Amino acid sequence: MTLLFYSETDAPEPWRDAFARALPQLPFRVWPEPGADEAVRYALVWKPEPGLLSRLPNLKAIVSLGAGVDHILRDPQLPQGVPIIRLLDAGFAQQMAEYSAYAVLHFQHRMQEFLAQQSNADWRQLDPGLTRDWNVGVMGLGVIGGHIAQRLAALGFPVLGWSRSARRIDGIDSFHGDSGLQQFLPRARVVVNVLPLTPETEGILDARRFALMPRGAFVVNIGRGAHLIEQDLLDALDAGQLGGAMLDVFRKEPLPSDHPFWRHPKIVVTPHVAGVTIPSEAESQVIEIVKTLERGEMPPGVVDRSRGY
Ligand code: OXD
Repeated sequence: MTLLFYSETDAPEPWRDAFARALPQLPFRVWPEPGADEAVRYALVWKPEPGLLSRLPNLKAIVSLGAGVDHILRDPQLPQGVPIIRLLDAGFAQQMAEYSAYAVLHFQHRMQEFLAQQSNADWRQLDPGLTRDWNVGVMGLGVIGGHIAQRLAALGFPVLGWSRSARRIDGIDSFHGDSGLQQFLPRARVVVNVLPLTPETEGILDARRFALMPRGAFVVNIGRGAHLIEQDLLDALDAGQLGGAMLDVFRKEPLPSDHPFWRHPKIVVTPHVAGVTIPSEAESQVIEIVKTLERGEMPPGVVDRSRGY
């Protein structure tokens, strides 16, 4: 019985140490170390190579190293019937709430313009406006989106939320479904997207939706790159319909060096860091998942494949 670890971006050592402490009887194999595929019971993965999981005939569960599972579900050979488990909140909610607050304050406080002014030694005062006039709309109201919404509200921003199905969060004006989106977008001066990526949400940040937002509104994308139609964003920024964007996730990561987002004056690019998996924060949850599975029970966080999260 073995656990197979696969990630091209997460260092395996802290995970190896954590498993050695908590479950010393469970061999820990880091891909691409050689080993018997028949022995693998658990796969702990981030963006696994397509086809890899289908080569493990005795796999009992696939555990995502992050909150999202689109990186697993995109595998056309994904074994059917093997549960997929995602991390619920291993410190992501706080990190992403901080990133979102930073992004909203960056736009409200005109930081992009001040940075441009500084490069020309240009001393010009610009008005941030009143916080109560900066409605922020959070798209996606799961554990992470709900926390983001509440933290922004605690800063004094009027916060609206949108989700596919109805959700209620204290102090947040919530909307849902297609008709709710039509009411939500015109009220949101900044939209923070934290939706899961599913066939229904792919491309949701497009020209049609940008046109519904107030002129000069801002977009913060910390969901997935494929939520955004990139050319529509560039067009909306260039036409002044949008005032700026802070983007942490991209269709292709790392973002290619010749991509127009890198040099666009109204775009801030960050390299998928809004919510990262920190082993010391996440290891107890992952170990509990494996222990629960070993007892023959299902842990929290099992993905509904038909829903996509
Ligand atoms: C995640 C991510 O899904 O880091 O956790 O994007």
